Amino acid sequence: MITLVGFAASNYYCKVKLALLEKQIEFTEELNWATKDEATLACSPLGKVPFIRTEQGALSESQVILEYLEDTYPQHPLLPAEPYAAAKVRELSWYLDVHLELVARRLYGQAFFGKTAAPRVIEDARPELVRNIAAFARLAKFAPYVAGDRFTLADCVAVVHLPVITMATKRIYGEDLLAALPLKPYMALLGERETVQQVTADRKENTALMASRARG
Ligand SMILES: N[C@@H](CCC(=O)N[C@@H](CS)C(=O)NCC(=O)O)C(=O)O
Repeated sequence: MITLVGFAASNYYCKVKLALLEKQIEFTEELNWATKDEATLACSPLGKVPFIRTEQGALSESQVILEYLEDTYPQHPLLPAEPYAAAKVRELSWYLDVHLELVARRLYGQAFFGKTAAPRVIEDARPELVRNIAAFARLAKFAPYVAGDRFTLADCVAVVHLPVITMATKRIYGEDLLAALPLKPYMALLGERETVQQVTADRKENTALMASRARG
């Protein structure tokens, strides 16, 4: 059986958990706050979460994990069978992870964790985000799902990252840099799914736990 390791407040953890739930794969969860102990590094060499344990060994990197799940468990596919359509879903996932979330992540310390970022970091991230969000908007369909008329792996990515990016940019720039995207109807539609509801509830609970740990 698959074990999903990490903490449920993490958007990357939620992305994998949502795919597991959507594909109806049996799994258990193991809490790990991205610690850098030897046992964790043996499974996830950068000490990042999520990672999974499989019968063959551990696997890190959320997108790699999603691809592995797709290849290993063909039920409830999250990628279209046609190669170009599947590549377009992967392209959207890449833009979300690399061009949107990773850039917005530079803001998270200040936006969510009471840290202060260097003004230059905040300043430089903004034009990059504006440009990358415009690029993502050219690809994203929201018709009604992010890649078109069916729920795909790209929705597992979009539904966890986009709200965090909205929150971070509102807090840091006083403006939602995703405002031009139709996120309200999209999040409402995705919010109807039991899988999304479960991930969101677990995420909230774990975020509260994380906050109480931080307070000591
Ligand atoms: N590229 C990684 C990113 C995972 C990631 O950044 N996870 C965060 C939690 S949301 C983490 O482990 N942070 C701790 C660290 O970077 O040491 C993936 O897709 O799995």
